[in-house]
Amino acid sequence: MILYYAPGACSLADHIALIEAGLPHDLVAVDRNKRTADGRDFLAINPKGYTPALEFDDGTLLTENLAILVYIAQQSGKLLPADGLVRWRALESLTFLTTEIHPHFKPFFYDAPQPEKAKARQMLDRRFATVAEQLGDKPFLVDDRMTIADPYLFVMLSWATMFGIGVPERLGDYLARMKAEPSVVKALTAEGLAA
Ligand SMILES: N[C@@H](CCC(=O)N[C@@H](CS)C(=O)NCC(=O)O)C(=O)O
Repeated sequence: MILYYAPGACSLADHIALIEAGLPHDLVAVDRNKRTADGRDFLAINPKGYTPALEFDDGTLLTENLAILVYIAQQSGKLLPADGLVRWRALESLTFLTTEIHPHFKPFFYDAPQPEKAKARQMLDRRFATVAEQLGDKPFLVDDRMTIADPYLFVMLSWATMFGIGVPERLGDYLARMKAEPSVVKALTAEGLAA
């Protein structure tokens, strides 16, 4: 299996999940010009042009974070219970993060005009408050064990730090705890992002 990734991008969530799940994988970095580290045209591999993309051993390509993270969980039997409320809450949370939080970071990545950034910041403030409420005093977002929602939340909070977007204290503590998880340390090191 190959994970196409960009350092620190949302593909970092899949990278952490692959390590946490114990699934063997290779990594291929993709740069801003859509070239892979081994010199290929990424658009020829994934016409959508974005990471993450997961290539199976038979060459089949799977895209979209939500699908890839569920695939990793399904293959490993980890990070997502087969049934029960924790499963549905994890999927609910991951959907919220991918569709209601991730898109509001775009103005910061593309250095949009200030009013656009201010609007996005407002949305992010409200949505991170919702996430903080959901987290409560639990060690992980949904349960007392890591689910596929956690690596993704970790990436969203790392971006918040990077762009100076304040988050509730509870989420700051969560970010610090996640940073110390062995799978997170390993993924950050492999992506050249370890402090
Ligand atoms: N809908 C996709 C979005 C993925 C996405 O936005 N990837 C970003 C990195 S976080 C990317 O590759 N952006 C570069 C581009 O769109 O050209 C998913 O959920 O996987």
